[in-house]
Amino acid sequence: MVVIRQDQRLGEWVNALTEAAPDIPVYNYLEDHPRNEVKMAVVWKHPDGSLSCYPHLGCIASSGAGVDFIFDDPEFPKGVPVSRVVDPFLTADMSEFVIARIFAHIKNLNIYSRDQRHKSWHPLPYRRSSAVCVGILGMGALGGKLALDLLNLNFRVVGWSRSPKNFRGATMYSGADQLATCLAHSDILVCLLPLTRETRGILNSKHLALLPRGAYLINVARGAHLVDADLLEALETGHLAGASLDVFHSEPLPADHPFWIHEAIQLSPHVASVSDIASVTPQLIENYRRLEAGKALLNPVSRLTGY
Ligand code: NDP
Ligand code: OXD
Repeated sequence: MVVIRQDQRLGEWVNALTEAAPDIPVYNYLEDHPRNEVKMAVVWKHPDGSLSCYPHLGCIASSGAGVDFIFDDPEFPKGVPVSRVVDPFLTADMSEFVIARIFAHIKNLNIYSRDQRHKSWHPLPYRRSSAVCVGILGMGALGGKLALDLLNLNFRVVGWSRSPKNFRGATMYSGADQLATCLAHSDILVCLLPLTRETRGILNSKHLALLPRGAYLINVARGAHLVDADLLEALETGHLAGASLDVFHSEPLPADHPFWIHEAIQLSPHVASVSDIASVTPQLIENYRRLEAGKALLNPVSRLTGY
């Protein structure tokens, strides 16, 4: 197994996998290793082309939920199966993060933080959860858990997925022709879609215009879902009240990007939910063993749909 990632956590992942399965050789891609023997690559934003030098690769495993960065690599070996992470901490952490953003918005906490800097005492009416409808684009592992938690907090929930779905307590929409209705009900819109050919740029002026006036946008999926200029325009005209953004076209967000200093935008550095190494390691090891045994992988990704 080889671990390929360009951040500070490379060693941590190698150590965790080694400790969890001492019988499996786990290599750091930056160190000398027998490329011919590698069967599985555990990756996160690997350098483009770095997967093509393993002739016997049987699985490319994203160490996160998203896989868009794998398909974006022009040299990614097309025939190799791809897997991703589905993990209870990842889903719960995402839900907690989004709920924190939702309450900060409906209780005016973002505005009061700003007011405090100006010593401005300016009480505002707040909203209760039962008065707010949250729209969730993407009702998969993360969106589904968020919907459940929001319903338990008395929010109304509408959800949108690719295939038709029932979700107890939420009103569900599916497919391109039902997106407009879902948007029209969303006082707060949360994007939890995978980034695919179909979803790139989906948060654009046409769709933002379908939200109720004064809506709030939360994008915790991928930066490329959003057309940045369209969001700025929707905020400028007052159609949107604000936005919380965790993901960006280019990360880190460039210092001269207008989002940094926009009063109605709350930013975070792609931290809404981060894979917990100890929790995720067992499913990666399990997939290695399944690969060796010729069994079906856990959490497979469809090349056809891109997620
Ligand atoms: P899933 O694959 O479990 O769910 C994806 C959902 O999106 C499904 O409901 C799917 O519909 C729906 N969907 C996909 N394509 C379309 C489409 N064209 N039209 C309508 N609905 C569509 O993904 P996860 O919930 O695990 O993760 C979602 C994304 O969250 C990840 O891909 C990643 O980009 C992002 N993420 C961000 C993190 C952060 O820290 N900011 C952390 C983790 C993930 P259907 O149910 O019909 O298949
Ligand atoms: C993920 C992410 O996809 O961290 O897991 O964005």
